Amino acid sequence: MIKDLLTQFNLNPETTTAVEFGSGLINHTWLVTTPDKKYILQQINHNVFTNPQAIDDNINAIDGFLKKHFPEYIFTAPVFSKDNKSLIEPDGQGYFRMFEFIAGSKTYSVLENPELAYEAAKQFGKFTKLLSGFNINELKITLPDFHNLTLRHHQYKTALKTCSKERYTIAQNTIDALQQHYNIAETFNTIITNPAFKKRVTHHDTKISNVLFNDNNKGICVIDLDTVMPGYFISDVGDMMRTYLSPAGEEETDYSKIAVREDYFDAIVQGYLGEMHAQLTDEEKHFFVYAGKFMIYMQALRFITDYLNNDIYYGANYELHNLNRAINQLTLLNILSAKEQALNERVEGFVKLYQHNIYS
Ligand code: GN1
Ligand code: MG
Repeated sequence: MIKDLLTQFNLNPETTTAVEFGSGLINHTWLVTTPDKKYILQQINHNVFTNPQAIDDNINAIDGFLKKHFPEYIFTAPVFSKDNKSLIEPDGQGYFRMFEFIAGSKTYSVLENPELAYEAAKQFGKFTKLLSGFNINELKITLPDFHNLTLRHHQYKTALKTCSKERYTIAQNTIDALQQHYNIAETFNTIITNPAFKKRVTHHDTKISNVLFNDNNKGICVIDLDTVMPGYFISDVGDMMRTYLSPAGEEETDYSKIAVREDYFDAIVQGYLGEMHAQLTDEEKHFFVYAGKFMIYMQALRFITDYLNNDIYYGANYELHNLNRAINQLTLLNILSAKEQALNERVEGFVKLYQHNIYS
């Protein structure tokens, strides 16, 4: 089947190789190598993204805007097929698209130092900043309510009612502990009606593997634009906090390895603010730590909801997999919450620095 796909994208299958690539939970990805160029081929998970055409339309719209207004910005442009399509659906076998692989670029699956976190935060901030003139209403909603915490909480409550007694009992302690953080959802409800919070072009999946780096470990651009939609900055900053702060990732089951590293926290705030300080409102700037809590809490809810729903969304390699992922996120949330005040003070310091820079 891969051979067919390569042919559709004008590549010669005899001289081209395709090997599985990356570690995403949702889509399937291959690195395609021809004698003179490399590409990324991807199958879109149609169960999750029920409207793949919306993703394709968004990427082409953004590509068009960036080419027109910021032609120097390096962008992983879609490759067009023989039929001049950037999304193909061969004989009902799913939806596929291909991107040019940026020569000399690399990705990290694990952060090796805070400088990489700084570069990544800068790239996600830059992406939103460059697209500040793009009309967000032109973006299609690829995943309705993706980061709607109110809805995620509602789905969790529903799962609590419909799940098996057995799974409920096993998850009981985690369910009780999550209740302590319900105020995060209450704060979210005030954010969505607060005019100081702006919707902007938001990436919604800011893990480190979604940033391309060059040989000198400087950020080139962001990739994986499937979840680019109108959204709040707390989504992007929060998912960086969620995935960069701890030396142990969301799969770790030795929870004693989970920690919040302050140098990585500073790197995220400085990198993001450096690009976005003039875009963010004064009120938004007080919500950096909240952003982390928001995303970690939401991910804990999503994992435990999936555990209660018998792992229908994320899948599971073993029985307790999604519960363990939820406990992992809850552990991180507890640690971050305990440091909240001290970290907020650090943010205030950086915010003042950028204000000073603007006016001096
Ligand atoms: C999914 O597939 P991947 O790893 O990029 C999920 C994210 C979660 C993440 C948790 C569309 O992302 O929201 O944060 O798993 N994406 C979707 O690992 O649900
Ligand atoms: Mg993704």
